[in-house]
Amino acid sequence: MRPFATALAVAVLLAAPCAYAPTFAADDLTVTIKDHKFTPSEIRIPANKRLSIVVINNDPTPEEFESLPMKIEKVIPGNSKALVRFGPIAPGRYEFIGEFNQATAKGVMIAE
Ligand SMILES: [Cu+2]
Repeated sequence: MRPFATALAVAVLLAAPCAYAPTFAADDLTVTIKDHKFTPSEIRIPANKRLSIVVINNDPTPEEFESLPMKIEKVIPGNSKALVRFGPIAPGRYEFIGEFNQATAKGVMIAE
């Protein structure tokens, strides 16, 4: 590539991550909120590791993804997604909720 084209390509590469931060990795855990329910509602996770989960909110209203025992608390606006980092978690069962819709938005993570 000519120098100008190379500089332009580098500038585009450097600028790109800023537009989409945070980035989502293919191996991130994923949970989807729809009609104020989580899918899946049971998620198996490896114990004693730093983890991240992509929470996709397909409802038009905001939801707070929350688990007090796992120290997770994150508001996800309607029709958007967020990356939530958590752990390490000791082996066991940990409930999580959508705090804004606790009657229906419930799930459990099983760390093993
Ligand atoms: Cu809360």
